Amino acid sequence: MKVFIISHIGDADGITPIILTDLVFDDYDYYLCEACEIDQVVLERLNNNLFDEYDKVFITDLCFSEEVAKKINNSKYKNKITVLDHHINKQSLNKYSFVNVIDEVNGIKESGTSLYYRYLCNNYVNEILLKPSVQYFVNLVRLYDTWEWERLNIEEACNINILFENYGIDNFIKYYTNFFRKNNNFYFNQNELFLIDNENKKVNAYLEEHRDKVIFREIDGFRVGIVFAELYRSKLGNYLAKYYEDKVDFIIIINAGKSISYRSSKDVNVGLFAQKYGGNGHIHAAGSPLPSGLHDIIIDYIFKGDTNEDRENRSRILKH
Ligand SMILES: [Mn+2]
Repeated sequence: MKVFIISHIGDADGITPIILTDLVFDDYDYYLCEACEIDQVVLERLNNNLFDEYDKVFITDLCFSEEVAKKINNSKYKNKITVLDHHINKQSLNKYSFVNVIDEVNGIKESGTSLYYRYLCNNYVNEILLKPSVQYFVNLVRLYDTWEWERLNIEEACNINILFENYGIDNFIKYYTNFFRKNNNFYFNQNELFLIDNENKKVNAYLEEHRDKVIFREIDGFRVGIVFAELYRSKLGNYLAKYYEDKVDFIIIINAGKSISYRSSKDVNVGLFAQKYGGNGHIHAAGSPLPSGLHDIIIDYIFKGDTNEDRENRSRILKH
């Protein structure tokens, strides 16, 4: 049996299905892509009959558009493809037999990895899959991806992400496919513990440094704490929203090179606030794009016009 799996390139929840595939199937190929690329990736394979050489095709932590779903439904691949995704904006596609978009089961949040894991357990006999090490790992990945780790205070889930960022995709896959074959129980080795500790120290220093750089303003009638930062967006936002709970309604993080993020720890719907600025999101977390032309405005503001003095200065600078 030959398997093809397409999964999300962005995080451990998208990459772990490749590790699980390696544990279960001897013969497989995989392709990783961003959510915005999935339509094109599937269409290209549909149009060129590239799924012919496979017996089964999985799409995990991702889902295509209705348009592509219709095409698959009318194709010979209808019974070959299985989608396992947890992004609820694609829930309406569950009307197609090959799509399974599941956000939550019995009050427990699902992720791409947890859905695929359960599917494999239910449909294939495999000893490694049932090892406590694999079960534990799958749950940590799910806890991190759904952000449930924070409510339940399970720091280990966060550590998986630290390792993912440090190993990179290929090494993460290589390391854990090997680890699960060898180990019945999950653990972090000495090097990993050192790395995790180091990273946590770095993050904490970053949070404290930015805590003291918050600018307090009133915007649209809300008390807001604003900070300029590029790293650890979610951790920084949540940390500041809690730290300044009495002082602000929510936190805005401006990443001047990328985008704007909003975080609240109260009943303030930052998703609705962000809409005014061209963004969207949830109650406690949202984002919006930078206004177009912002970079030009910053550059022009810092480096104002050309004066006689500047021209004299230029010749002085050029000489040295
Ligand atoms: Mn996911």
